[in-house]
Amino acid sequence: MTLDVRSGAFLTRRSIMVAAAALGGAALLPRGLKARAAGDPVSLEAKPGEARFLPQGPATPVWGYGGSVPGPEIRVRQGADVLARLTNGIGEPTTIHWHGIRIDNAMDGVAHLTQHPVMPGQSFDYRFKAPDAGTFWYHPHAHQVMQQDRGLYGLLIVEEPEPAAVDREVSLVIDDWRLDADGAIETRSLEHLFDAAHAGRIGNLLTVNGRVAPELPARAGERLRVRLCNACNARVLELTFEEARAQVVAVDGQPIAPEPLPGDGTLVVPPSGRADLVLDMAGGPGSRAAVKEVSRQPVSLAHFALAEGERARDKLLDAPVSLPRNPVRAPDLGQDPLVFALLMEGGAMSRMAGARFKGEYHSLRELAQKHRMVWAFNGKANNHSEPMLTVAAGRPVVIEMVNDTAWPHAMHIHGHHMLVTARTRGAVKPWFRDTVLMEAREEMTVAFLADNPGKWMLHCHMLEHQMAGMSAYFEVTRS
Ligand SMILES: [Cu+2]
Repeated sequence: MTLDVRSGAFLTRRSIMVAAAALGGAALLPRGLKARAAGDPVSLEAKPGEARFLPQGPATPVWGYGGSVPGPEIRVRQGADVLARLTNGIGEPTTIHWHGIRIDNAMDGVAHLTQHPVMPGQSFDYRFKAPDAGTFWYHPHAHQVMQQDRGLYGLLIVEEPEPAAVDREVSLVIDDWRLDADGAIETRSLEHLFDAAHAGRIGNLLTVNGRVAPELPARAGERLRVRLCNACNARVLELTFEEARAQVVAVDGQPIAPEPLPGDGTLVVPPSGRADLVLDMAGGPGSRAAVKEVSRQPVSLAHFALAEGERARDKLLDAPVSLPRNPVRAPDLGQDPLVFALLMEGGAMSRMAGARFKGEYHSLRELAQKHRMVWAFNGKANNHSEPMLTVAAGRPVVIEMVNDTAWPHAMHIHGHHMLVTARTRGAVKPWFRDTVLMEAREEMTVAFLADNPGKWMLHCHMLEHQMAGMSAYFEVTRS
């Protein structure tokens, strides 16, 4: 479902396809719905619903915005005012976090840090500007391990002033679900410490846009902009694209100099990460091009079905697509940066003896058994009572992260985008990111300009790790 925030009108993909077919372009979707009226809030009611991941399969009870998974795709123009009304129909407190948006702190949606949680039956109006064009998403930041797992998330697309030179856009929101034999979400292990101390909750069913292995219409030679989002609790996606030439043009919503996939042709997207790809469909009319997830046993996630007897063009386009830069300011590390060391510890096979929780020190055993915490940042598990660092607005910040654990982590920053300046594994890329994937035992230095006043989370976006200790905040004070 696509939602035009400017009009509040809902259009299902099906109705758009039908309209496109009536116009004689069966494979063409309109690129962004045109503004009709401004001012109506987007209505996002978090409520129970049913998903049918397979057309003939059992219905899966979920929670979704509007009852659907994913929730509505919200599209706004860069710099436009966004007004969204969250209504809580899920029977427990909730919020919405606008992931990757450099937002006013009061609208960041972190329960107990930037706002009171929205109680059952209540609503809350989010009103903000989206300064950067790109692919973003929204999800709860209250009991996230449960609420996001059950399906509360959707894409927030901020359009560039001039649309990119592609034939069409396709959104792929990828999730993995742990279902029982009846097709219901398996809840016995949800929030269990076993997953929390290991790689997090990994599902047994992968979906794209709420469907198993959907068929996506395309044409030979067509140039697509694919907006990918990893909505999994904890799975690091490793994606391949068959019968297509792929270039990455943006990461976490921020444009990069276009580059092909690395040598093995695999795109790695950590939990909560996004990537924009330009795909040139290289197969002939009538062929199929699979998108696979290969982090474990390879799975066909979706495939592009190229129309019979039809070509968008005879020869693939060669010119790369460059997106305009966003107004993110790079940190000037010559300007007295605040340097902060962050030690990440805990989890299975840990060397951590214990950590503080709510001001008291506990052995690891006691921490796990009494408080359900197994990870710590600088010796503290989920310290939300004071900032781990405080910095005056306008100052660059350097965080030297040491992952002294046997597990990868997807470190996510709120309100800012960061540059990786050094790391002990993998390549250093000059990309602004809101989520960085650290390998086990890796050391990584990130830098950002603290230019957004307020209290901002820094946490692992593997939701079970976040739940069990890997979460903290920092404060940017007005200078
Ligand atoms: Cu983690």
